[in-house]
Amino acid sequence: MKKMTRMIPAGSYPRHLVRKVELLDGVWQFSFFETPGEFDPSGFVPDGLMAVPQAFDAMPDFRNKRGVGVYCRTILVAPGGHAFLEFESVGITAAVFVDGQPVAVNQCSFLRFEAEVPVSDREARTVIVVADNRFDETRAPLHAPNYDFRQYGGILGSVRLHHTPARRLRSLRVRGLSPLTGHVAVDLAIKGGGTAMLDAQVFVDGRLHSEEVLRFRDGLSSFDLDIESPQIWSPANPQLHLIRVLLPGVGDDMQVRTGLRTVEAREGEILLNQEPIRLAGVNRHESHPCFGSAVPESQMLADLMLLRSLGGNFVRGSHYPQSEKFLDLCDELGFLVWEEMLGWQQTEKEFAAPLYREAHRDGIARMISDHSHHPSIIMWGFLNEARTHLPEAGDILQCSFDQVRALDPSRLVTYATCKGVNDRFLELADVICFNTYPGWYNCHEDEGDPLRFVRPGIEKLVEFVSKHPVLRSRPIIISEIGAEGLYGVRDETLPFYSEDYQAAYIREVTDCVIEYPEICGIALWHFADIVTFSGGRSIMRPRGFNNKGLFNEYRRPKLAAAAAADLFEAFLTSPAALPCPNPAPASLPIRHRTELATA
Ligand code: ADA
Repeated sequence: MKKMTRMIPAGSYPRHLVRKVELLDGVWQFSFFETPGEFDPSGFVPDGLMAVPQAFDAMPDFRNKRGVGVYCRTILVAPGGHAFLEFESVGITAAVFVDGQPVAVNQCSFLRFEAEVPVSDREARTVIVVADNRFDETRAPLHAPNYDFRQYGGILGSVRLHHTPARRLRSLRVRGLSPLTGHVAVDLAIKGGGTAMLDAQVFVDGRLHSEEVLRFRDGLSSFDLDIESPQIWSPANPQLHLIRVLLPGVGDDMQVRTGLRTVEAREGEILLNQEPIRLAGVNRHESHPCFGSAVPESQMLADLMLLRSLGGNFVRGSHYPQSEKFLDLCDELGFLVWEEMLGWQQTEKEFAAPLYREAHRDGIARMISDHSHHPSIIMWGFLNEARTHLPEAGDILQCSFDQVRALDPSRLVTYATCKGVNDRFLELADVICFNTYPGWYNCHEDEGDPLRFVRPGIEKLVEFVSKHPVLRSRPIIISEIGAEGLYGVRDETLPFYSEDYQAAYIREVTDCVIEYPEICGIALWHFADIVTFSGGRSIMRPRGFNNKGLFNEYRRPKLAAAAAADLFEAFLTSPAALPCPNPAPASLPIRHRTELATA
């Protein structure tokens, strides 16, 4: 572990040093309407309280209810001053009002958005946020009621009030031009900008690096930056750099913490910093029974420490854009991340729906724009388990691949298919990713040992790729595989839904996947049990949960956790495995690794 020689802030570091930013998390006034008419903010009188962030439909009074949660609070903005509100996540759809005036709407709970505060001569302003957790394919095209995970309502992420000059920095993005030599590009966007020549001071890791005069055209400007003594980011040594731009004449600044690394797929391998790597980990939902999808940073860190204790190095953020807080932790702890746009078994209907296509395109653009500075993200995905065995899927897939590669040529792009050898479009993907559950689904008519289906199910997919004239040069990831195990249900005869069967299933998977060097990654389904289908659909999911977690929903380990630890170790160290810069040994408590890093 290299000595950490620079003071790079940990966790959710400040994005601004000059700009005044207020965190508005806490308890807001609140009312819930199960059958709201057209909401009129002017007549709203709240009758209760709600924590922010929190899923209101995870709270006792509103648990599992669908309707409209209306939040209200006062903010203070200097008379005549400029300000905007930043929302990390509001579900499922959001409408924001300031002093009764509509200022923003948002249609996907997993995407950050902003709401301008209209300039006023009054200081005290009333903010109302309408969080609607009902499904509506017009208002929320990306959210459908049949997804196998609960989609929560409420202000699900932090809210910040930014006090800014009239002209302000809107975004700062760092692109690796030659990351391993520290040569990057910095892309800036300003609001109220148009064409201007602006003085800028550039800081790297807290020290003044250079002074520039930046030409902005249509509010955009870019410049190259050579980071002296570049520290390379890797799972074993997740070194980060802080890039900050100050516009003294404007009176605004912005900074991002990023990492220098490369990722590519070549001849059946995934290369990180030009070295082959193997990925072993889990799919993880942002979900907890007490918080819904408003999982606190403390739980995110606990989850990652649990995954680290199992020896995992990889997380697929299933099935939507991840929280900035979670990605910051993955950057800092050296986890490798697959991030994807919201999607779950989309059909021809969505592929042909203009509202869906536009929302999907907008979502991809915002996910990449907001998260491209995170070195932990090595691959972008979308359209999980869509009906990609049909020709109708071709257009949205081609458009999505083209869009992602145009926005970010530095990462791998893929999608997780459940159509196996019948998938029509795998040639578009940099990595071939299969969701497969042999020995779980489609065994219900069988009397024999269902575990006997695991190996042939995996082998069929590997052989299909290996014999394919185009796909055989692509790395394979088993992007989902697992079985349900109800916490506390023990039975050595291995019945379905016992912890014993789930653990035996993972051990059967282990014995198979370690024999195939073509398989470069595996993400077990999934990290922890989650609240899912309700009503009649829960016939598929005992207690209304997806119970394939290695841990139960309160993060209590099942037998599967130990089996997963054995799988990860075997997969990352097996003879078929290529040398992999694995993090410190799983047995070492996480805190010691930090000490090692700074030793
Ligand atoms: C699919 C889907 C997951 C989950 C899983 C399961 O692979 O992508 O979200 O629903 O099946 O548990 O059946």
